[in-house]
Amino acid sequence: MGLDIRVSKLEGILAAAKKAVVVSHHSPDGDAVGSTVACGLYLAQRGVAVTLVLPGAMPDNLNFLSPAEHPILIHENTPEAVEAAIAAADTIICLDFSGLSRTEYLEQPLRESRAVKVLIDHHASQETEPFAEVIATREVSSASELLFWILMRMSDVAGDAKRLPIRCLEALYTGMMTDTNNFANSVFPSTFEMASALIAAGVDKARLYQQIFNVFSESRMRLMGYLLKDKMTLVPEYGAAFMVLSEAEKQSYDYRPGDSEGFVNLPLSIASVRISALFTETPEGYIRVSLRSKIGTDVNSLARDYFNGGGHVNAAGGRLHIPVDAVAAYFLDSLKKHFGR
Ligand SMILES: [Mn+2]
Repeated sequence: MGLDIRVSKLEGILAAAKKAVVVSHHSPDGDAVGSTVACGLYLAQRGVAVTLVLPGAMPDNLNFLSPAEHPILIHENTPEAVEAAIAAADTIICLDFSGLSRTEYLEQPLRESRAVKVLIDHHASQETEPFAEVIATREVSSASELLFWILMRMSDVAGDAKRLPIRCLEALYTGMMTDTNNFANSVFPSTFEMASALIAAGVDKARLYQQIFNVFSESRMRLMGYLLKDKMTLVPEYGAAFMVLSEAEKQSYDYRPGDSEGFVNLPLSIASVRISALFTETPEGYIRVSLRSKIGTDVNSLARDYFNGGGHVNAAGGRLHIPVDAVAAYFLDSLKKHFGR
């Protein structure tokens, strides 16, 4: 394993921790939930009183990860309980985001907290000022993978995954599996090493796959069909495809958080498409932007320059504060400016 990860400072921070909060980003995906749960269960095993927190609702298919003994608190649902836990914490572990703004309404309570804060992330560049320690690299598949390699280096684990609770291992596997789209993107040699170690330690990968990928509603499948048949627009000059999903359309398909997860990848299976974009109107009124690309095309800079976001070369996101019916023209304009034609 060639990853350059140093945990001595983190060991010291955790040795002093008594009350911890573990938190990830808004619109949590499998990596956010997986890394949060795994980190929480590890801290609980160390005897730390831990509270698991997410800023907003998580996809139904990940609910099974929420530990009965440490249920994930959703700030949107129980703001008082979450803010009380943050105020009482001496240690806060932040996972799978590059800056506190990704926690939306939790940003302020997190900034105001005097707890020792640690950031564990795999995105491009991290905010550093609020954190006593930042452990970050882009040379891993996911925050869950990075957390796995950190835990393996902790002295109480000492490289033996079996010393971690099985639910922790399952959560780590889930985060890695979902962030790589089941080993399709951003997979490194270390990712397979991690998968191998987790399976050897008892993770049932087939059961997890079923539990995560084969549990959606009929209406979600119909929404996918509708988007592909009636909403996908190809822009041949730029090898681009895009889909715009409005709030009204979401409601007519009984949309649940996470239902459109993965839809943005689908147009990339067309030979001529090298960039895919999904624009989703949110109840808050802004447009959530998801961008994906094939190898050789960078959507990270596109997300950064035109969509108030960023991420990775082949997978990035952002947001737009424009009306949903202005999105198509804005996207076409951004392609023209960015790819210059
Ligand atoms: Mn991630």
